[in-house]
Amino acid sequence: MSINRAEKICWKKCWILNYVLAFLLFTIWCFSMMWRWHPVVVYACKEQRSDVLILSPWLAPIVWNGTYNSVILNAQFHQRNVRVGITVFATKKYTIFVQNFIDTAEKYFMVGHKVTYYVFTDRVSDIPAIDLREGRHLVVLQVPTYQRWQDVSMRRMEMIRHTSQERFINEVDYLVCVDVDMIFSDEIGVEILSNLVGTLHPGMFSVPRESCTYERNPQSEAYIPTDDGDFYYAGGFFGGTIEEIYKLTNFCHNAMMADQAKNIEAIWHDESYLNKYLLYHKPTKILSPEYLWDDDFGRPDYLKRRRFLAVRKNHYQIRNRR
Ligand code: UD2
Repeated sequence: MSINRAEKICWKKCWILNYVLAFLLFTIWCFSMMWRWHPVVVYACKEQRSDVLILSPWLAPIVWNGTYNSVILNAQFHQRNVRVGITVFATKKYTIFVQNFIDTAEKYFMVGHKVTYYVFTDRVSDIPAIDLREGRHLVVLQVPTYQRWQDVSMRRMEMIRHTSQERFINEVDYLVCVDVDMIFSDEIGVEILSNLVGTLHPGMFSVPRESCTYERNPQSEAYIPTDDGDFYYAGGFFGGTIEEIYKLTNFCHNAMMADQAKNIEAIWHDESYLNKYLLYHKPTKILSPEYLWDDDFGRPDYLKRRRFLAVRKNHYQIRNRR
């Protein structure tokens, strides 16, 4: 009789313990679900990157796929009603690239934001009329051209500097300055906007700094010693606020003119001067090679998206014949 009672009490205790355990497990499950659906987690990036550098030593973000959330960024920039200008130069035969450049930009570049294309050309009548989305405009600016392609490329700095004061400052908040022999092949949005922006050159991405093709002539204004340098930036994609772009183009143009007076031309023309400037005026944001890719460099694993692609061209034909 007394054994039965003791057994009963033991069973009772077991049941209570089971209930307590079940309750505890249920509570843990509830907390885990709450955490899972907590806004912080819902809005965080779906993908994280551990295979690439995502922050520079001076704490500038390096923008790769998976490092930002475009829903949050778009809301922020819409709130500021941001206006973005994009400059391209298309002189002589390079006018053939304009149609594809703008057609693909309409599909992928800053979709949903206010955009002005500034096309600098010596052949205004060759620039096609292109249908643009709402809130987007095309401005064609007549400029002189230069016989040598190197001068065409370098003089872009002077013309951007001039136009920064003349019109960009009144018309846009940020400027993106790119090559025209390119196409957009994936989204490029407000994640690229910041005070001063440089883009990692796809060919120099994993090269040690002493092997980067900086200008090594100490007489040149673009000179960078072999024990200096951090990243190597591409001449074909830089950006920033108008004030910062003015300072950058002013430095580059003056440095080129100083070198010209000494009969010096830096190894990679405007790109060499750009690298000198960005070494001593650190960008506030750095774009990964996703933002300027050339398929000649293959398809490495770290490259999850190819957003802006070089168009294959015959350099000799396109540069040297009118
Ligand atoms: C690289 C850089 C470029 C510049 C150049 C300097 C990239 C993707 N490109 O380009 O920015 O620093 O090296 O050596 O990083 N252009 C004309 N008409 C001409 C010639 C050139 O409009 O007759 C313009 C056009 O916008 C073109 C740009 O100048 O995109 C640069 O010339 P390029 O593309 O022939 O030079 P490339 O490919 O060596």
